[in-house]
Amino acid sequence: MSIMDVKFVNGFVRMCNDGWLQGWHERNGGNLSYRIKPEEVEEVRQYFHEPSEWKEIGTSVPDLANEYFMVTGSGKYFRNVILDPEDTSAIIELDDKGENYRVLWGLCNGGRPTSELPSHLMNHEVKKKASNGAHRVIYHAHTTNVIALTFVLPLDDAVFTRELWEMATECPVVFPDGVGVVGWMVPGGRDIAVATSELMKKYDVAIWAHHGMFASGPDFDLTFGLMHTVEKSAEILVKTLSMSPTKLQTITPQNFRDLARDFKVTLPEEFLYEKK
Ligand code: 2HA
Ligand code: ZN
Repeated sequence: MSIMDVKFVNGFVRMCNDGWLQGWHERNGGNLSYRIKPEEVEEVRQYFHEPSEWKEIGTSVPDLANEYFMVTGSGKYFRNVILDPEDTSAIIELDDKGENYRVLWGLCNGGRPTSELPSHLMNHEVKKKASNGAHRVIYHAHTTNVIALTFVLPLDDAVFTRELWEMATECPVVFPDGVGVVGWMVPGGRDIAVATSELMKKYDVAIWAHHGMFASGPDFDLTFGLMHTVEKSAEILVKTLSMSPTKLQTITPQNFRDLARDFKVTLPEEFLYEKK
Protein backbone atom coordinates (compact mmCIF):
# COMPACT_ATOMS: atom_id res chain seq x y z
CA MET A 1 0.00 0.00 0.00
CA SER A 2 1.34 3.46 -0.90
CA ILE A 3 -0.25 6.90 -0.92
CA MET A 4 -0.48 6.52 -4.72
CA ASP A 5 -3.13 3.82 -4.15
CA VAL A 6 -5.44 6.43 -2.65
CA LYS A 7 -7.92 7.40 -5.35
CA PHE A 8 -7.76 11.20 -5.05
CA VAL A 9 -3.94 11.20 -4.94
CA ASN A 10 -3.83 9.09 -8.08
CA GLY A 11 -6.39 11.32 -9.78
CA PHE A 12 -4.40 14.44 -8.87
CA VAL A 13 -1.16 13.03 -10.26
CA ARG A 14 -2.85 11.76 -13.43
CA MET A 15 -4.40 15.18 -14.06
CA CYS A 16 -1.00 16.89 -13.75
CA ASN A 17 0.42 14.49 -16.31
CA ASP A 18 -2.56 14.91 -18.65
CA GLY A 19 -2.01 18.70 -18.57
CA TRP A 20 1.71 18.22 -19.28
CA LEU A 21 0.89 15.97 -22.27
CA GLN A 22 -1.42 18.70 -23.64
CA GLY A 23 1.51 21.16 -23.70
CA TRP A 24 -0.02 23.53 -21.16
CA HIS A 25 2.80 23.32 -18.58
CA GLU A 26 6.12 24.52 -19.98
CA ARG A 27 8.85 24.64 -17.30
CA ASN A 28 7.08 25.25 -13.95
CA GLY A 29 3.95 26.75 -15.52
CA GLY A 30 0.52 26.03 -14.06
CA ASN A 31 -0.75 24.65 -10.76
CA LEU A 32 -3.47 22.37 -9.38
CA SER A 33 -5.30 22.16 -6.06
CA TYR A 34 -7.89 19.76 -4.64
CA ARG A 35 -10.07 20.32 -1.54
CA ILE A 36 -9.86 16.95 0.19
CA LYS A 37 -13.03 15.33 1.60
CA PRO A 38 -12.99 14.56 5.37
CA GLU A 39 -13.15 10.80 4.76
CA GLU A 40 -10.26 11.07 2.27
CA VAL A 41 -8.12 12.86 4.87
CA GLU A 42 -8.43 9.71 7.00
CA GLU A 43 -7.19 7.59 4.07
CA VAL A 44 -3.92 9.55 3.86
CA ARG A 45 -3.36 10.50 7.53
CA GLN A 46 -1.00 7.50 8.04
CA TYR A 47 1.41 9.07 5.52
CA PHE A 48 1.61 12.50 7.25
CA HIS A 49 4.95 13.60 8.74
CA GLU A 50 5.47 16.06 11.59
CA PRO A 51 3.59 19.22 10.56
CA SER A 52 5.72 22.12 9.30
CA GLU A 53 5.56 25.55 10.93
CA TRP A 54 2.41 27.57 10.20
CA LYS A 55 3.00 30.01 7.35
CA GLU A 56 0.89 32.89 6.03
CA ILE A 57 -1.31 32.19 3.01
CA GLY A 58 -1.11 35.86 1.98
CA THR A 59 -4.88 36.30 2.10
CA SER A 60 -7.75 35.28 4.33
CA VAL A 61 -10.19 32.43 3.50
CA PRO A 62 -12.28 31.99 6.69
CA ASP A 63 -14.83 29.71 4.99
CA LEU A 64 -12.02 27.20 4.35
CA ALA A 65 -10.80 27.12 7.97
CA ASN A 66 -9.43 23.70 9.04
CA GLU A 67 -9.77 22.25 5.52
CA TYR A 68 -7.12 20.08 3.83
CA PHE A 69 -5.82 20.51 0.27
CA MET A 70 -3.53 18.68 -2.10
CA VAL A 71 -1.54 21.25 -4.12
CA THR A 72 1.35 21.36 -6.58
CA GLY A 73 4.60 22.94 -5.37
CA SER A 74 5.98 26.34 -6.30
CA GLY A 75 8.71 26.05 -8.94
CA LYS A 76 7.91 22.36 -9.53
CA TYR A 77 7.46 21.00 -13.06
CA PHE A 78 4.19 19.26 -14.02
CA ARG A 79 6.20 16.79 -16.13
CA ASN A 80 7.87 15.53 -12.95
CA VAL A 81 4.75 15.06 -10.81
CA ILE A 82 4.12 11.50 -12.05
CA LEU A 83 7.76 10.56 -11.39
CA ASP A 84 7.92 11.96 -7.86
CA PRO A 85 4.64 13.19 -6.35
CA GLU A 86 6.22 13.53 -2.90
CA ASP A 87 8.82 16.02 -4.21
CA THR A 88 6.51 18.03 -6.46
CA SER A 89 3.23 18.25 -4.51
CA ALA A 90 1.98 18.63 -0.96
CA ILE A 91 -0.96 18.05 1.36
CA ILE A 92 -1.59 21.14 3.49
CA GLU A 93 -3.94 22.01 6.32
CA LEU A 94 -5.39 25.49 7.00
CA ASP A 95 -5.69 26.95 10.51
CA ASP A 96 -8.93 27.80 12.27
CA LYS A 97 -8.96 31.34 10.83
CA GLY A 98 -8.12 30.42 7.23
CA GLU A 99 -5.04 32.68 7.32
CA ASN A 100 -2.15 30.21 7.70
CA TYR A 101 -1.23 26.79 6.31
CA ARG A 102 1.15 24.02 7.26
CA VAL A 103 2.52 21.11 5.21
CA LEU A 104 1.61 17.60 6.38
CA TRP A 105 2.93 15.53 3.47
CA GLY A 106 5.09 16.05 0.37
CA LEU A 107 7.60 18.72 -0.71
CA CYS A 108 10.06 16.19 0.74
CA ASN A 109 13.04 18.10 -0.67
CA GLY A 110 11.80 21.44 0.59
CA GLY A 111 9.86 24.21 -1.10
CA ARG A 112 6.47 25.82 -0.80
CA PRO A 113 2.97 25.28 -2.17
CA THR A 114 2.16 26.88 -5.53
CA SER A 115 2.93 30.59 -5.95
CA GLU A 116 -0.75 30.98 -6.88
CA LEU A 117 -1.97 29.65 -3.50
CA PRO A 118 -3.93 32.89 -2.77
CA SER A 119 -5.83 32.60 -6.09
CA HIS A 120 -6.46 28.87 -5.61
CA LEU A 121 -7.79 29.25 -2.07
CA MET A 122 -9.90 32.36 -2.79
CA ASN A 123 -11.40 30.54 -5.80
CA HIS A 124 -12.08 27.46 -3.63
CA GLU A 125 -13.79 29.65 -1.05
CA VAL A 126 -16.08 31.26 -3.65
CA LYS A 127 -16.86 28.02 -5.50
CA LYS A 128 -17.47 26.01 -2.30
CA LYS A 129 -20.21 28.49 -1.43
CA ALA A 130 -21.59 28.91 -4.97
CA SER A 131 -21.80 25.13 -5.53
CA ASN A 132 -23.02 24.18 -2.03
CA GLY A 133 -19.76 22.34 -1.42
CA ALA A 134 -19.72 20.38 -4.68
CA HIS A 135 -16.68 22.04 -6.32
CA ARG A 136 -13.32 20.71 -5.13
CA VAL A 137 -10.80 21.24 -7.95
CA ILE A 138 -9.12 24.48 -9.06
CA TYR A 139 -6.79 24.19 -12.07
CA HIS A 140 -4.51 26.81 -13.62
CA ALA A 141 -2.92 26.10 -17.00
CA HIS A 142 -1.01 28.04 -19.68
CA THR A 143 -3.35 27.13 -22.52
CA THR A 144 -1.71 28.26 -25.75
CA ASN A 145 -4.71 29.16 -27.90
CA VAL A 146 -6.69 30.98 -25.20
CA ILE A 147 -3.56 33.04 -24.48
CA ALA A 148 -3.19 33.85 -28.19
CA LEU A 149 -6.80 35.08 -28.33
CA THR A 150 -6.17 37.57 -25.50
CA PHE A 151 -4.02 39.55 -27.96
CA VAL A 152 -6.68 39.91 -30.65
CA LEU A 153 -10.12 39.83 -28.97
CA PRO A 154 -11.42 42.58 -26.66
CA LEU A 155 -10.91 41.51 -23.02
CA ASP A 156 -14.63 41.26 -22.48
CA ASP A 157 -16.57 38.36 -20.90
CA ALA A 158 -19.41 38.50 -23.44
CA VAL A 159 -17.10 38.58 -26.48
CA PHE A 160 -14.95 35.65 -25.28
CA THR A 161 -17.99 33.61 -24.24
CA ARG A 162 -19.85 34.09 -27.50
CA GLU A 163 -16.81 33.53 -29.76
CA LEU A 164 -15.85 30.34 -27.87
CA TRP A 165 -19.44 29.06 -27.84
CA GLU A 166 -19.67 29.49 -31.61
CA MET A 167 -16.63 27.29 -32.25
CA ALA A 168 -18.17 23.98 -31.13
CA THR A 169 -21.76 22.94 -30.51
CA GLU A 170 -20.87 21.25 -27.20
CA CYS A 171 -19.40 24.47 -25.71
CA PRO A 172 -22.59 26.15 -24.45
CA VAL A 173 -23.59 22.81 -22.89
CA VAL A 174 -20.18 22.37 -21.20
CA PHE A 175 -19.87 25.99 -19.95
CA PRO A 176 -23.39 27.48 -20.09
CA ASP A 177 -22.49 30.24 -17.62
CA GLY A 178 -19.76 31.52 -19.97
CA VAL A 179 -16.19 32.61 -19.23
CA GLY A 180 -14.80 35.66 -17.43
CA VAL A 181 -11.71 37.61 -18.42
CA VAL A 182 -9.16 39.42 -16.22
CA GLY A 183 -6.93 42.03 -17.89
CA TRP A 184 -3.18 41.68 -17.45
CA MET A 185 -2.15 41.67 -13.77
CA VAL A 186 0.91 40.68 -11.76
CA PRO A 187 0.47 36.96 -10.95
CA GLY A 188 1.00 35.31 -7.58
CA GLY A 189 -0.52 37.92 -5.27
CA ARG A 190 -3.72 38.87 -3.52
CA ASP A 191 -4.93 41.45 -6.10
CA ILE A 192 -5.18 38.95 -8.98
CA ALA A 193 -6.71 36.45 -6.53
CA VAL A 194 -9.45 38.93 -5.60
CA ALA A 195 -10.17 39.77 -9.27
CA THR A 196 -10.31 36.08 -10.24
CA SER A 197 -12.47 34.97 -7.33
CA GLU A 198 -14.89 37.82 -8.12
CA LEU A 199 -15.37 36.30 -11.62
CA MET A 200 -15.67 32.80 -10.13
CA LYS A 201 -18.88 33.89 -8.38
CA LYS A 202 -20.45 33.88 -11.85
CA TYR A 203 -18.32 31.58 -14.00
CA ASP A 204 -16.44 28.26 -13.74
CA VAL A 205 -13.70 29.59 -16.05
CA ALA A 206 -11.55 32.72 -15.72
CA ILE A 207 -9.06 33.77 -18.41
CA TRP A 208 -5.95 35.70 -17.41
CA ALA A 209 -4.93 37.92 -20.34
CA HIS A 210 -1.52 37.00 -21.82
CA HIS A 211 -1.09 34.27 -19.17
CA GLY A 212 -3.59 31.40 -19.08
CA MET A 213 -6.79 30.09 -17.55
CA PHE A 214 -8.35 29.02 -14.25
CA ALA A 215 -11.06 26.35 -14.19
CA SER A 216 -13.18 25.07 -11.30
CA GLY A 217 -15.16 21.85 -10.98
CA PRO A 218 -16.40 19.09 -8.68
CA ASP A 219 -13.85 16.45 -9.71
CA PHE A 220 -10.71 15.90 -11.81
CA ASP A 221 -12.56 14.61 -14.91
CA LEU A 222 -15.00 17.50 -15.11
CA THR A 223 -12.39 20.17 -14.38
CA PHE A 224 -9.82 18.81 -16.84
CA GLY A 225 -12.62 18.32 -19.38
CA LEU A 226 -13.73 21.92 -18.94
CA MET A 227 -10.20 23.27 -19.47
CA HIS A 228 -9.77 20.97 -22.47
CA THR A 229 -13.08 22.00 -24.06
CA VAL A 230 -12.43 25.74 -23.70
CA GLU A 231 -8.88 25.42 -25.03
CA LYS A 232 -9.98 23.25 -27.97
CA SER A 233 -12.63 25.81 -28.84
CA ALA A 234 -9.95 28.52 -28.70
CA GLU A 235 -7.80 26.42 -31.05
CA ILE A 236 -10.63 26.26 -33.58
CA LEU A 237 -11.10 30.03 -33.30
CA VAL A 238 -7.38 30.65 -33.83
CA LYS A 239 -7.48 28.42 -36.94
CA THR A 240 -10.62 30.10 -38.22
CA LEU A 241 -9.23 33.62 -37.71
CA SER A 242 -5.97 32.51 -39.36
CA MET A 243 -7.86 31.41 -42.47
CA SER A 244 -10.21 34.36 -42.66
CA PRO A 245 -11.13 37.42 -40.58
CA THR A 246 -14.83 36.79 -41.25
CA LYS A 247 -17.02 33.68 -40.97
CA LEU A 248 -19.16 32.53 -43.89
CA GLN A 249 -21.59 30.84 -41.47
CA THR A 250 -21.77 30.14 -37.76
CA ILE A 251 -24.06 29.04 -34.90
CA THR A 252 -26.68 31.80 -34.56
CA PRO A 253 -28.36 33.20 -31.41
CA GLN A 254 -31.55 31.31 -32.39
CA ASN A 255 -29.53 28.10 -32.84
CA PHE A 256 -28.22 28.57 -29.27
CA ARG A 257 -31.77 29.09 -27.95
CA ASP A 258 -32.92 25.88 -29.69
CA LEU A 259 -29.93 24.00 -28.25
CA ALA A 260 -30.63 25.36 -24.76
CA ARG A 261 -34.24 24.15 -24.94
CA ASP A 262 -33.38 20.59 -26.08
CA PHE A 263 -30.32 20.18 -23.83
CA LYS A 264 -32.09 21.77 -20.86
CA VAL A 265 -29.42 24.38 -20.12
CA THR A 266 -29.95 28.06 -19.42
CA LEU A 267 -27.92 30.31 -21.71
CA PRO A 268 -27.93 33.94 -20.50
CA GLU A 269 -29.36 36.31 -23.14
CA GLU A 270 -26.45 38.71 -22.44
CA PHE A 271 -24.28 36.37 -24.56
CA LEU A 272 -26.81 36.04 -27.42
CA TYR A 273 -26.55 39.64 -28.59
CA GLU A 274 -26.93 40.61 -32.23
CA LYS A 275 -23.52 41.28 -33.78
CA LYS A 276 -22.91 44.53 -35.62
O1 2HA B 1 4.62 29.12 -12.58
O2 2HA B 1 1.78 29.35 -13.57
O3 2HA B 1 1.08 31.69 -12.60
C1 2HA B 1 3.41 28.90 -11.98
C2 2HA B 1 2.42 29.76 -12.64
C3 2HA B 1 2.24 31.11 -12.12
ZN1 ZN C 1 0.59 30.78 -14.57
